[in-house]
Amino acid sequence: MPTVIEYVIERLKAIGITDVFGVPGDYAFPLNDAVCNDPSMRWIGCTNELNAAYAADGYARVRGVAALCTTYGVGELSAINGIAGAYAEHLPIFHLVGMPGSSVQAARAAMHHTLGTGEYDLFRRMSEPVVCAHAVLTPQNAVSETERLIQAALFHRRPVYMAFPADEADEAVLASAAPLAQPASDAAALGEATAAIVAALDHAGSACVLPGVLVARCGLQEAMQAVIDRAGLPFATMFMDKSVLDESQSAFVGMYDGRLATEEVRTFVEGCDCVLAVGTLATDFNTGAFTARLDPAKIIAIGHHHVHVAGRTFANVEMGDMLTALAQVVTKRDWRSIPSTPPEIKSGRGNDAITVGALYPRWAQFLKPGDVLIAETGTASMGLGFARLPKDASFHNQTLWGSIGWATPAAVGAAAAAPDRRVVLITGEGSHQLTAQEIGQFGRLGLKPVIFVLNNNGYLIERLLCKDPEIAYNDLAPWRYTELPHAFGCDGWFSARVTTCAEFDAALDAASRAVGGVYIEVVTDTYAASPLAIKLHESIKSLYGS
Ligand SMILES: Cc1ncc(C[n+]2csc(CCOP(=O)(O)OP(=O)(O)O)c2C)c(N)n1
Ligand SMILES: [Mg+2]
Repeated sequence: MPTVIEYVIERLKAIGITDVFGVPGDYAFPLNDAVCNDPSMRWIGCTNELNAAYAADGYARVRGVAALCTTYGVGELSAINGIAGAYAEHLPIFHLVGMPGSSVQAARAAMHHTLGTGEYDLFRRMSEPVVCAHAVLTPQNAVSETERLIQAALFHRRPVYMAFPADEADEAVLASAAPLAQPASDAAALGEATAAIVAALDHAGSACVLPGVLVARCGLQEAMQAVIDRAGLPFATMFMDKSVLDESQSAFVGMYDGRLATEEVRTFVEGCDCVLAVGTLATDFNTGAFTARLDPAKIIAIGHHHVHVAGRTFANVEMGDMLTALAQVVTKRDWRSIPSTPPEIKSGRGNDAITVGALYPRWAQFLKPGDVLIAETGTASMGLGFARLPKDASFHNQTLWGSIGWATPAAVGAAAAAPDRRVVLITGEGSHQLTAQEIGQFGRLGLKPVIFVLNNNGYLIERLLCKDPEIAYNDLAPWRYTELPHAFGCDGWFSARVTTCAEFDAALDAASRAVGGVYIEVVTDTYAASPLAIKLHESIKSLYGS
């Protein structure tokens, strides 16, 4: 019989996890040892637990699932921000926590990493609101609880918390494995919902699709694409949903973001008789600060586990089943569409400064098919929102949770999950300062990302938002960014600081030819903000009521 932790690791491998991010600790040694001693599992030791959680988040965006391992109290609490982000953004992360042994707990001993009060369920309770399920694993319950937690994580696409008393983690499990049941749709509800959607589309003069982030989280891109191909429907995406489907296809009309979208896309989407929203979330940044004006009567909403159409809600209908059914029966039509917005023309050359018009088109042109783009919260990701991505390139941004510092470790996680794809990290320098030390992992793991650090002399997005843009809290320590890869052990990297268009062009050229990692600091004016960032922040400000 495997031990408790061996059993859990086997099950995690079976669902596609081959790496565990974390920081070791004495209570977690049985877990750390088991990961390192398993030849088909890799331990990726991070510089701190928050970064490890962000790295697991980036890994889950690419692989669908991820694992994080921390020690009791001090470790797990540092990871909570990252776990909460994964909860908000629908990423299943298995958070394994090593805890003091059961006899120590029973004696209520004042052990290190506790508050000294003898309470051993406090930290699990702190995690509870940011996970969809939790368990303390013992030899007796390990099999059933592991299956329950896997089911919960996959059903909700959200993190779960698994604690292991140190003495029991290495004991043999006391039951054998049970097969994992797939959630099933209610066949009658699925049939009725299919008929209702087909009827609604057949009666519509115009229609479009808004494929959402949950389509990607559930790995249903192909099923979604099949509906679009079969129906001939055009689609737009909202900010959090960017790149869920290939943006290089003619069915893509552009980004829809309420009044912050281009006027053509906004009037097209809002003017449709029917809008098929599949796995979308109506958040502030997704709806252009709630300026989206979609008549609820026109929306057909296919959710993760339910469907809403023509005033009726069909429960127990799985998104995957719904898309598969639709792709078989939806009527093909020559739907009205609009041409997608032409790409921005890049401006500036020679000694010209790197303005907004020079910056974003250059980044968009630099991207190539299949790239994984990790874009940090801040003005840079907003500038990239309108870029039309090449075939099979994916865009990742922590749009709802928005914790700065996420992107640098998330890029490590994404690169570890997809070593054959080029990972491009674009981050503001303020955000980068929170977690920059994690770039050392790229060097250690032999990964070769392209990193752009946008240096605009502080927290620009906050300058746009606060009362006095020049106020001291938006300033930063002036780091020598280009020395960081070397300092963090990334050997053989191309590193450059660019302040003019000619320098930028030369660096981009070198980056596309580089054999090692690339790190480019792009220096712009303090107020060089993309138009979307400016518009969005004007709208967000009005939400604050200031
Ligand atoms: C963990 C966390 N702390 C604080 C914030 C508030 N915040 C949002 S954006 C931002 C500044 C980002 O600056 P930078 O990365 O330099 O990007 P810029 O807007 O300058 O392009 C801050 C402090 C946050 N979102 N997350
Ligand atoms: Mg900045």
